[in-house]
Amino acid sequence: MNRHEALDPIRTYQDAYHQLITQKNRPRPREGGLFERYVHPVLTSRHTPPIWRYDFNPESNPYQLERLGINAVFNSGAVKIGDTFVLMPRVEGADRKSFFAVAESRSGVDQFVFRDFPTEIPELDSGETNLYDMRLVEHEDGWIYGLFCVESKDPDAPASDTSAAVAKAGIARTRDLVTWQRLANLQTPSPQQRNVVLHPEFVDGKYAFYTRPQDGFIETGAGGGIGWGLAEDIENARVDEEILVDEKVYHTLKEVKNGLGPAPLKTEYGWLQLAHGVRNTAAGLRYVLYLFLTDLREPWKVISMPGGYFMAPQEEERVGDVSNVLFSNGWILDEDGTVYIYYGSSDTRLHVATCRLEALLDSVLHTPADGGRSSVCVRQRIELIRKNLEWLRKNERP
Ligand code: M1P
Repeated sequence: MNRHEALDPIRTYQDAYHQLITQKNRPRPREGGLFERYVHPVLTSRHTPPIWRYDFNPESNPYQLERLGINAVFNSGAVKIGDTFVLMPRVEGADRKSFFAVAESRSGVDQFVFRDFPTEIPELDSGETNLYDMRLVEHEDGWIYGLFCVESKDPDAPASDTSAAVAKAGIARTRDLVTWQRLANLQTPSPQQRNVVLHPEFVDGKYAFYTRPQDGFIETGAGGGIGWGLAEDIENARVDEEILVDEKVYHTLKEVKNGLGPAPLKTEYGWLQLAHGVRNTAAGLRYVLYLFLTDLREPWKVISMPGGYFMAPQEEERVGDVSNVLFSNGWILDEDGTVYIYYGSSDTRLHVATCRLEALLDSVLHTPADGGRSSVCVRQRIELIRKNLEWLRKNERP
């Protein structure tokens, strides 16, 4: 095999990579008027640069084999810096370890390109096995914060249990998305935390956190729901009292658990919140996205909670490493009122949906609340049908 042939497989991969990162995206036909899905995912494992995976030197890689595989790219933090849409997804290696990396695009819907090097978040200790699900928050104190899950092996698990883990909320901050200063993990009364989000503004002069108290690594147990608490200091953040903002409820989309997505968007009607709700089915857990609104002055108080989901997995989104999952931890409100929602599907790939802020607000303010039981829900629907028939009678052309 000559030197040129030896390089061919890597070149083939490089060509496919360049095609992918220059590919234009386009919206799919709208289904309900609220948001647009797009034809292509914005990031997948194939969007990761070949230099991350292959050893290009034919002397040390004579068979042109992939040395460090990438399994998936999904759940992403998001922020807009100047004219650039910046994503920081969960990149999962073939070895199952997740890490973060910055990908940038000018359009927000396509041509995201990873920087040459993934992000290094300083470790607090070598027990930190896995980091994932970054929430990027531009706080009014001037820093960009990264809130993420830190997973470690459960030190109290019996030797026979090699799966038991402990989840904590990691905090780091940066000014340039290159150099990160690691702060102490958030301390709360709950033994485990995941899906922790920093509120972008001070509340009563304190840092405010949305939390997700949980008893176990997967099961939230008695503490289930989206919580809220204040901390005096961000460098050693400690929430002494956690209250529930949005608890899990029997026979709803958040029957098993829920968790906040990205940091909320400030609007004239209140803080617009995006979260995921999880229920159990015979086929396993199902994760959907839902919206709600909280009070501007008291962001822990829900002022509108529409019934039902905002987005649920469909078509290819339904299948992946953990099927039937939509999960979002990043969105961007652009100056023109467009909201870019970045959502992972089935722990495998990352998509974008776009919508107008005013449409999201209309939806969150005017979608009826969950009726709680079949008889109320059917009456809600009968009421809608009656109104529609009445409207059609009055407005039908003779
Ligand atoms: O596998 C589905 C999701 O599970 C976790 O989320 P939660 O704590 O709400 O169950 C996270 O690991 C998330 O990354 C993942 O998408």
